[in-house]
Amino acid sequence: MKTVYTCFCTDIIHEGHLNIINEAKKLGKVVIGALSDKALIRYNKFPTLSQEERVKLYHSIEGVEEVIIQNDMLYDDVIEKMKPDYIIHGDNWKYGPPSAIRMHVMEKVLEYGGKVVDIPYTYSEKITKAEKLLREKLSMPEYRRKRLKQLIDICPIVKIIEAHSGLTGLIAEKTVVENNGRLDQFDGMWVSSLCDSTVKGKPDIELLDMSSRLRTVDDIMEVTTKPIILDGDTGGLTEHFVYNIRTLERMGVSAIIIEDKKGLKKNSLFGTEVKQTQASIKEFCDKISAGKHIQLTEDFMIIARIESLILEKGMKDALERAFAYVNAGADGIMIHSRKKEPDEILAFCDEFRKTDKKTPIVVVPSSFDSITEEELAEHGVNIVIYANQLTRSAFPAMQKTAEDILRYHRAKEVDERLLPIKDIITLIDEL
Ligand code: SPV
Ligand code: MG
Repeated sequence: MKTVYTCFCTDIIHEGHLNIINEAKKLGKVVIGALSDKALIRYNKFPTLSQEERVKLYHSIEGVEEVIIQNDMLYDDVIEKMKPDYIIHGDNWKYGPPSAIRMHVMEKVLEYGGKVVDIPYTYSEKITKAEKLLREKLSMPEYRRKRLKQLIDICPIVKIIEAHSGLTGLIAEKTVVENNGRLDQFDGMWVSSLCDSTVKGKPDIELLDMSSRLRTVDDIMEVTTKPIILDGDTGGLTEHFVYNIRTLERMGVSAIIIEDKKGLKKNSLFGTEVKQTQASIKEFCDKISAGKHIQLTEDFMIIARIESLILEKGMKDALERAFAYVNAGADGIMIHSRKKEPDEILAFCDEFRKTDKKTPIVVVPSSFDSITEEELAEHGVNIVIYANQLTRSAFPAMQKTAEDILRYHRAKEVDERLLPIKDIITLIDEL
């Protein structure tokens, strides 16, 4: 009897899956792999059923003889252990980023004489609707909010990119690249005070009020499912901060990062070129505790951002603050620097990790941009935020286009570098 293996990463069974099982039965004994929570989360397919519930669901399908857990997105663990005679899949994996997985599987099964069987993917309105509904469920607050903590638990480093609109949210949500057989993508979005202010033509001085910031968050939430970290500036008055925590939790935001400055806040990348005042340890700890006290779920994170290195107060001050903020209840620490080299950031992380092995560390490598995610992870960093690169890449492109149209008195000369009209009118799907 031949073994036929197929991997499912779904929370609902529809006619497409049943069709795969029927085709598989014709070839031999059917074994289903339930992709593990860890692999699903890494692949941006957040489960709405637990791993055990999925195994039970797959078991209940007629014709399925065995269900196992598949831990590796690339099938390596299953292929090694089971050497299935056939691996069967819908032929939709021949196209786009998943084709990298198919290629990898083909090479592996060839080594022992196995075979990949692609069967025509079942397209139907009912299936499309069911899959869309499942995806949309993930944008609901109760799923989205907890995703950041889940990611921190399972990823070597969580990658976050700035978004300031529905469109940039979609870029963060959907961009996938193939990298050595792996599919790389961003894990979530940062709603930066700098970029949120800049796209509205305002300086980054806590001028945008909370309603405006929340409008941006909501625009992004409308079209995405990935977790959101809000740049909360100083957090404002503690009396106001606690109300905002409740609002953010209710909306499904996963974390707020607040910085230990007070008075008129300016962007940290000015460093000591402008007057900026750091709050006392006690003042900032009180704000953190008030926020932690008011929050209602286990999922939401309040991350404390330390400005000591930015304000040249020294490493000792930065570390003293870090431990005090964690003691006050902070769920994570963000350490910032505007040095070109990452040395002071790495020194901080190494020293902090000697005492605290688990509080998540967040960094924003805007100035020290030569360091890789892998190197940061080696020093105990859990979250890397690419805080402004989308805005900084869009602005020069738009400015150059405006200048060239003025220069040539027509748009023909800029056309070559623009998104084709056909593509812009179909870029956003209709419901
Ligand atoms: C932001 O993106 O607004 C930040 C990070 O706060 S930084 O601009 O580096 O201060
Ligand atoms: Mg900011």
